[in-house]
Amino acid sequence: MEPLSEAALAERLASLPDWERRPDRLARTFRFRDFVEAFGWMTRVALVAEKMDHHPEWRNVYATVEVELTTHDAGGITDRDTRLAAEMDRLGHDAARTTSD
Ligand code: H2B
Repeated sequence: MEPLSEAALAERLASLPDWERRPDRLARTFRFRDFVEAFGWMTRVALVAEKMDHHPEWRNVYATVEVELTTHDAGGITDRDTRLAAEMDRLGHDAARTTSD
């Protein structure tokens, strides 16, 4: 698996405005109403991630989830990272009071 080219990545990022691009990863902080909303979202994301065989690096503190997406096998950002980011956004919109940084 190869990292996305800069041009392809720029194109994908246009539809992921809440994500921060770092050299080898995408990052976003999700904030929910409370722990149950946060962990419920994480559970839904986990099922999608497992199905995609692509797994997030994330940290949950009460109602906040800090997410980083990178493809270890490729050493950078791939199609899988942008697809998982889009899924996280989509599932986040269904949750109560999600906000981004
Ligand atoms: N997740 C992420 N984020 N990066 C990977 O390189 C990766 C993964 N590799 N999930 C997968 C699993 C790999 O270990 C299995 C064997 O397909």
